[in-house]
Amino acid sequence: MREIVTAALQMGPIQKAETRQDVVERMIALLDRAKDAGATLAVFPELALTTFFPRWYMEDQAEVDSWFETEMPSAETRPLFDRAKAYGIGMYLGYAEKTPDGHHFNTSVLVSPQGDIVGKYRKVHLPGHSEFDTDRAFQHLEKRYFEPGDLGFPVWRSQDGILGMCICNDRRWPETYRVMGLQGVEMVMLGFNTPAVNSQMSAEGPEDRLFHHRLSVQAGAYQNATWVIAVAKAGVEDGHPLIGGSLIVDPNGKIVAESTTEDDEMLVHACDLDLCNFGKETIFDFARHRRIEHYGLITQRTGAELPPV
Ligand code: CDT
Repeated sequence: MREIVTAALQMGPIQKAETRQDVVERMIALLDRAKDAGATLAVFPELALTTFFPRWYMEDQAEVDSWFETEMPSAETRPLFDRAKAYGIGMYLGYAEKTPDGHHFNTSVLVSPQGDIVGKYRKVHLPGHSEFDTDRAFQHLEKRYFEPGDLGFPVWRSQDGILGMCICNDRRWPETYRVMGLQGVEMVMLGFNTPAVNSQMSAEGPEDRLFHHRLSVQAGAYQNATWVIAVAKAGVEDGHPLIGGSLIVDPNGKIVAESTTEDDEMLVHACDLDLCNFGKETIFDFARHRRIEHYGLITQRTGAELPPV
């Protein structure tokens, strides 16, 4: 048995006016609960330090940059890192990253229980659009503010396991999990901010949104025989609702814990990484069963091209 007692630390809404300091205080309170529950790994949401700012159209780059971190840990996040290290808890933390040479990414880091940043991931699949869209009920401007990630989908050895990261929209793409699955991933951590309605089709509400979320995460877990920890920022941010539905999913694709609120909430589960072994050695033994000679289109073609009529 190789257990990681994992705390999925869902966060309720963060309003535009709230400061990093306010938010970090809430995160430390969640970390205290994780410690009391015996966790050694805490998973926070995507863009955990601020409101989901890509819903706001901005033209002033200085204003855009005010949502980004230029260092991690920063002065504001140092207390969170210090508390996690004192507790011996590793972390997944999502934030907006501005690099020293001026690039902007939607990023997460993996921190070891000793307090070191051992991994970094930059979101590959950026949803939404880059210009103000009058046809949408609200904006989703990730393509405006972020560049696609440039680090691929690495995995890291930490806490006696093989851990990987992705961010929000990445969870809907089977390639995300499979690239990590091909490196033996045993736990995929991901944070998300998912609007509760479709800005382009109001009939698609929270039930459908939660269904597609669970479907994607459970399929990714099952088809790669891996744990998936999916953590929401949830609730109503300045009038804009985000779904909850934080999940801990086992390597059979079964949900073992799910949040019940749209507020700060902890899910905790002792995730035995050895439960991945059976699936990886049988139905999803990639080395025996995959047929890569038939998968070329996956990397040769981006969009669908229809056969001739
Ligand atoms: N943050 C994020 O990636 N959200 C997307 C919204 C999709 S609709 C533009 C998601 O996949 O949940």
